[in-house]
Amino acid sequence: MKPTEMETYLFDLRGYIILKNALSPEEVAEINGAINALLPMEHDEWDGYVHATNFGAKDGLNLQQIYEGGEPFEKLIDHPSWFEKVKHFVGGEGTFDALHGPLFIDEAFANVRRPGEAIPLHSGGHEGVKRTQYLYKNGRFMCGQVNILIALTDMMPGDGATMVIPGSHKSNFAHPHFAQHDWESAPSVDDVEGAIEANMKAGDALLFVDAIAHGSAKRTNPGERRIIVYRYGPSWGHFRHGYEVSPELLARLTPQRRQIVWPHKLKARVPQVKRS
Ligand SMILES: O=C(O)CCC(=O)C(=O)O
Repeated sequence: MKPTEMETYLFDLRGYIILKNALSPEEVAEINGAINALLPMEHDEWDGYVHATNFGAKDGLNLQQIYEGGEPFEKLIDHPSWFEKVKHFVGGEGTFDALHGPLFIDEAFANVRRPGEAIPLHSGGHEGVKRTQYLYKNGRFMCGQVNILIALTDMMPGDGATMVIPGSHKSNFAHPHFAQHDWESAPSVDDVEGAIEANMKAGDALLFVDAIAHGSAKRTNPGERRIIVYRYGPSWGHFRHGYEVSPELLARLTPQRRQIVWPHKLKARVPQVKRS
């Protein structure tokens, strides 16, 4: 379903919306089961085409290329709870979509975080980064990157919820916090003025433009916090971390999903005409 009038208003105003019950409890259980089957994994270990990594010592484990991990993750590529909304906010109708499709996922990962772990504040409209930019012009959205962040466990106070600074996708100035810290020394976002927790129950999803300043609270509760992030942008983008889609996945995906994970590959399949 396309965004409602209220979702459009809130996305423009705040840079994010929360989609309640985007996944059913059965879908969440199925995905958590599939993650359990992959774990434990260490940094830089592969399981098939899924790659375990972290950005630093304190932000937990990322399972990159998670859509390679089985059917429960494949369904998320064009899940009806968000697909039309993301398409609308990335925009581009009548331009690149006619050539190679409406969207491309440039990063897809699950993240598992434990007590004491968090990700510092990053991004923000002041950076003007083309790839993650927020843009509404001539009556339509043309955002560079719209993320779907799915809560696979509850993200309530103490759980290490994602944090956002509402409206910061349009900010012209860096939050003073940015100037004080580099990535390694930055404390968690908990004490950053203007940042709020995007509290969610397992199955809810946060849809946000990556230009919004965001990070996560430090997990203080025992146990794990689990999320999945699929980053959608225009189909002319390319992989953030240089991964490629496996031939096995390409062979088993539906045409629509195949086009979203590797629009460029479709072009390569067009038969070449020999020059005379
Ligand atoms: O881990 C989180 O809650 C935030 C994720 C994040 O920073 C991102 O998707 O860019």
